[in-house]
Amino acid sequence: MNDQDFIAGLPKAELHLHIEGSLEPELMFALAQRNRVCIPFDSVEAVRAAYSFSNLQDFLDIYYAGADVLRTEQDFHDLAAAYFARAAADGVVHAEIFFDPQTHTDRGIPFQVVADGLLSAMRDAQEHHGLGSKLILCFLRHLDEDAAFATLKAAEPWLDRIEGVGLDSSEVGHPPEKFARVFAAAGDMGLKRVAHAGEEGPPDYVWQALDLLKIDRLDHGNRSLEDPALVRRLADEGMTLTVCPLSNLKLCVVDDMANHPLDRMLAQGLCATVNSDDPAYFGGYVADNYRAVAAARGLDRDQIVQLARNSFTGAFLDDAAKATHL
Ligand code: ES4
Ligand code: ZN
Repeated sequence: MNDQDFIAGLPKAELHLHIEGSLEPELMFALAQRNRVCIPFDSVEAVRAAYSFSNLQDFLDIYYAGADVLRTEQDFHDLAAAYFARAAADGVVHAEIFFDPQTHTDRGIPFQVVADGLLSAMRDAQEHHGLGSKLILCFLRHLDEDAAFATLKAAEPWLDRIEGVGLDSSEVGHPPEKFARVFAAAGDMGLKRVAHAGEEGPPDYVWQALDLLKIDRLDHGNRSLEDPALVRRLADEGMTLTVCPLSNLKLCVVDDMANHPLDRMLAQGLCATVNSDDPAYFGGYVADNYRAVAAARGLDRDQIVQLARNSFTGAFLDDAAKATHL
């Protein structure tokens, strides 16, 4: 069996996926038409040509603009349904998906429209693809603490269907400590906690995410490798890192896939996983991420299997559910 089929055939969990980042240009155009929204592109090819980024902020500017075509519950349903179909074809049997409610509520789209659209697609994914999923509400870190608290309050009627909270958007200048109180409140409500840290931000942001946000999982975490004491702490705690190779390349977190640190993370005892982040913008879904890093770093099949096992170890599933995959 070739690596391509081996990777797609390996059951895996996806733990780092922004559902708004799975908006393919074709669907962006279809929704723009359906909702009579203007977008600043003439064609699908022109949209794809605009996807060249030199850093995280470059990408975020285009990503937030693209999300403007999402208006109705059906739009959010269609967005997530398209992701789940792609993920299922890649061997994903469990997905923990991020959504950014503030990107939508700040445009006048009610929280209910976003949440119910995503949740109905999640139910369909279980039925049609046998793909289980969980929802993680992310706070936008470039906005303030009050806005994060207001979002947590708006989510209250849905908290039985939301697994946890996360922290995303522009990292540098928006340290985890800014959200310590809202993460504490989320923890008191029984929610899991994850945060993007060490993507562009320094190792100190990862320490803050651990000590102040009390995270259960670390999103990206690449720059942790600059601090040996931090690597020891993450390894000792068995902390899962949700690494995103194609994202790292597209956002210039790594200069070349040949230099991606994924196997160094594994060698240093870190529970690293492979994920797609914003697949419509970064050139591939989760199996493409496995293939790209495996080819560039010469990963063997044992390492590939280890990465898939780690995805279940790090998932927010109970031990019985994990045991069916491990
Ligand atoms: C994101 Cl790659 C990345 N980093 C931080 N925030 C994000 N939101 C969507 N994709
Ligand atoms: Zn991300």
